[in-house]
Amino acid sequence: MRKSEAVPDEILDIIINNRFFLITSHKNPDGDAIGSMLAMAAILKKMGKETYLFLEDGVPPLYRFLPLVEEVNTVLAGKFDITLVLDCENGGRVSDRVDLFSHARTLINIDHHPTTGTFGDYRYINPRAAAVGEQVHALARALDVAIDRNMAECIYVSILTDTGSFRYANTTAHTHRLAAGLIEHGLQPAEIASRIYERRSLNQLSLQAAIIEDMVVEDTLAWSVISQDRLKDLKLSESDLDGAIDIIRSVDGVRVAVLFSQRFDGKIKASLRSKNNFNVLEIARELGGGGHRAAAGFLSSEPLSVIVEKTVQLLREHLGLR
Ligand SMILES: [Mn+2]
Repeated sequence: MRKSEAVPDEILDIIINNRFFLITSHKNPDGDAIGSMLAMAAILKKMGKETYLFLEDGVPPLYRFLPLVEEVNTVLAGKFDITLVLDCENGGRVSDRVDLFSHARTLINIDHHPTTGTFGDYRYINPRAAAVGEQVHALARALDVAIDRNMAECIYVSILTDTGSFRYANTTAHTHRLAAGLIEHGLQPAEIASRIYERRSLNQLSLQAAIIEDMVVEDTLAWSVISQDRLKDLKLSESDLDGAIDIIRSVDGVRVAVLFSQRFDGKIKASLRSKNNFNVLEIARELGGGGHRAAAGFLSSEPLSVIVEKTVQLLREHLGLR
């Protein structure tokens, strides 16, 4: 392990020497945000600490089977010694409503995005970690906390979801070894996979149908669009869009998939996914966003047609399509 990937000693000291922890992650939380937060809470509780968990958007139904999930709050109140921010490239991803920086004197940023910002008084950043859950696992080891079944389940879910079920390029021998060690705590991988991937409603499947219907495939580039009206018609929310882009990415010959979705506030969210080592992070950054090499995105207030045209044109150039 390179030095920069190890848990910084100051962070271990701070955790050991403090008592009240606020643990939080990004809006529209995914399996990594939720799994890593819950595992972190379980670790701190085992050390005799007190924890307050905050997610502005709460926990989507899909993940409500996880241990400690009932402790997640959608309001943020109180003062804490330390704030732990997990899986966020910048503090602004946590909330539109509250000032994240006013609730504790010290903020620690724990993240694996290569583009993570310089926010936080202390940072534990490891872009080689497949999921923040992997970093939380490293924290437990460094803090001498034995992983129990609950922690194992939460960390497993964070890794499972952030690697797209061990399919994405961030999956390594290390990821599998770590997952194997977690399974040895008595987890049932088939049951967890089934809970996460095999509980779609008919409306969620109709969303996939809508994405396919509007999909444009141009050589190695494919994209589709989902409007807020379409989501409303299907009685779905933005969290139902999680993973929906995979259907575009799965088309044979496609290297870059883009899903443009309209959020409740009218803004357009563009999600980009790639195969065969194409760097979509570069594109997302150029358009004001961030993420990972194979999974990135950006938000825009411009009209949908303008954003689609701009993004598609930029991708055509980078893919050498014209
Ligand atoms: Mn993540």
